[in-house]
Amino acid sequence: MKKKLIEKAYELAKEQYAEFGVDTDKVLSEMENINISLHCWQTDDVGGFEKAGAVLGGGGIQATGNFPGKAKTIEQMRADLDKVMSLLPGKQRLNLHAIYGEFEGKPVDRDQIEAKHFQGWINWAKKRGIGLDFNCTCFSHPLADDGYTLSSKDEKIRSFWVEHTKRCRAIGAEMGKQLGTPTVHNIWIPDGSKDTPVDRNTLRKQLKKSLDEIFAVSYPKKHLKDSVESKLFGIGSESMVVGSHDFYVGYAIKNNTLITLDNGHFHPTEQVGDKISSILQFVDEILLHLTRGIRWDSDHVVTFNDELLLITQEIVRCKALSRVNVGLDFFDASLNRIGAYVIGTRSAQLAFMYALLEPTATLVKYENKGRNFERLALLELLRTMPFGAVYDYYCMKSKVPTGQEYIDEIMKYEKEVLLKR
Ligand code: RNT
Ligand code: ZN
Repeated sequence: MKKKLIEKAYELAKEQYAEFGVDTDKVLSEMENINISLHCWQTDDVGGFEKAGAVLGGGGIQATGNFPGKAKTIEQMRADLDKVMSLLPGKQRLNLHAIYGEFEGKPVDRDQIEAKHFQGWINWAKKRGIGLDFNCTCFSHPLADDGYTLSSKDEKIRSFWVEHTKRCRAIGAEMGKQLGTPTVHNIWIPDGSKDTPVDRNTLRKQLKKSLDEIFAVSYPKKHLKDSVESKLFGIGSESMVVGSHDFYVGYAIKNNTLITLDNGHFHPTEQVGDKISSILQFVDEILLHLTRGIRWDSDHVVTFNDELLLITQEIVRCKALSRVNVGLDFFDASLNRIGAYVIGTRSAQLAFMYALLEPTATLVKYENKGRNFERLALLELLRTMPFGAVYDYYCMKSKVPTGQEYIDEIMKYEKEVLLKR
């Protein structure tokens, strides 16, 4: 897009928003504080680097599609992530899973991993001036095959996953320490049951016991933030998931951890946006896994939809941007994977920008006076305001492609790099 055109459109947008009492320049500076954590696993369909050709195994999640160009090595993954970040305005973070260490072709089981396996990533992130986030990987492993990990009644299995998760927190703390920005470590386990179980109680007691053991070690908050992620159901855990929302809300409040809200993990009529002002009354911070749930799948590419908007609006309306860690969580193997990141991240940024461009005080004034017509009218008028012009200007100022330019860039990368893999 032409620079002149973007500037002109921005000037007009600025005037239009000013009529509602909104300062677009201020919004642009606030956008700098929204650092979205890119989940590395969209580059390779959650395969990991434990062995060549590793694929996602069970765990209630599935990547479908066979679009060419999947990252097969750490080098390819890093090149892809650099490409993605070069097409995004603002600053990102990188979110790694434990299966993405540099194991140099040697088998290192999950209860043996150490910070040294992630030093290459720490150096990579340091060079780019970005932070890292981390996750234990309690799936794609023979000891996860019977459906239970941290909640297992088999002591050999349970203690293996406790050891793994303890190590992951230690690795996360080391990342945060070296990079000078806290690493959020997220615990998600696939544990659950296909058919109706009888003894749910023991499973949940086991999970609680495991978490207590894992969190017995404490790390400075400036290095590590702990979060726990619930789920309603997964493939093969349709009847019961041990780590349900109620379970983790209770655990997090009692133990002062963060709560991860993955908006693909709830009943389709439940709104994650509605949970934010409830949860923030009781926990210090939350971690978002932004995604798009479609029927049985919780992991489609994020798009600019009403569900996403309510999440960002609620965060902004609660003045809680500094209490929310924003991560993405989707994996779609049926389209250009680099493109998937750029669409999803830009949509999330756009949703935050849309929320920041809201004249919230005016809307609240109407609401408090019971003037529901004016509230609804203003909300509808905001939908056709030129927020895209503000976003284009943000991209231009960040020196990244504006408008549809990123499509050509991605097609070029597809031709020159991805299709040659
Ligand atoms: C699974 C959870 C979890 C995973 C990633 C790979 O349903 O959402 O966050 O998607 O850890
Ligand atoms: Zn998630």
